Amino acid sequence: MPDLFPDDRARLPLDPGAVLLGGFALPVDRVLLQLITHTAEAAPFRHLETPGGRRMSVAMTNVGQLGWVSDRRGYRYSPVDPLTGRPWPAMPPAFTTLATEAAAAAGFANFAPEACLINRYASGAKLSLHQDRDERNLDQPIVSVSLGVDARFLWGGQSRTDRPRRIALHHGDVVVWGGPARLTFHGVDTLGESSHPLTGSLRYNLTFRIAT
Ligand SMILES: O=C(O)CCC(=O)C(=O)O
Ligand SMILES: [Mn+2]
Repeated sequence: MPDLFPDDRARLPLDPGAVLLGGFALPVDRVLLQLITHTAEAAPFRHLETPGGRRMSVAMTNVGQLGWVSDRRGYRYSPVDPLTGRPWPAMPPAFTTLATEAAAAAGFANFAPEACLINRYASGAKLSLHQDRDERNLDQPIVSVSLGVDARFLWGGQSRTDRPRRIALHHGDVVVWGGPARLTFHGVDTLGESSHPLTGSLRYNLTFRIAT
């Protein structure tokens, strides 16, 4: 989708504590995608069940000491992949480096993520408006990397009923939110039918967190 002022996307403040770093991950895009493919061989993408019993349209897997999971019992972080019974694959150093550098560029020094949720969106998948609040330490930011097909990020407010802004997320974009923006409601609009040279019809998102 076209941007009105493409030059402003290199650093687009969304709110105090939240910034979009346009194209920040582009230099390592192929490396990231290879590592995602590699991860999925050990910890396959799967559609988790919500506590309410619905199948999530986004497929997920994790790397790191902890992985985000959802089932009838609720949302939580688990050191073990419930699908395989094994620990999640280790966080690749290239992931950690990118997350730490993006956080620093957004003003959050020394971010050392423990968990990386990998989301895979096919056409029609979406992520409803939510807060990332399963982490114990809310002083630490969230770092979110977009790869592949363009999406529309829903960026809301501190209350679920605040009307969200729609912000274009392109391949290589990174969004960081912390401090006063840490609990901002956000989501991803239904992915359209589109194609990207590196991912085909898919969009991937890496979400780095400190969970403990
Ligand atoms: O896919 C995205 O851009 C956002 C993902 C997200 O909010 C999450 O995984 O909690
Ligand atoms: Mn989220």
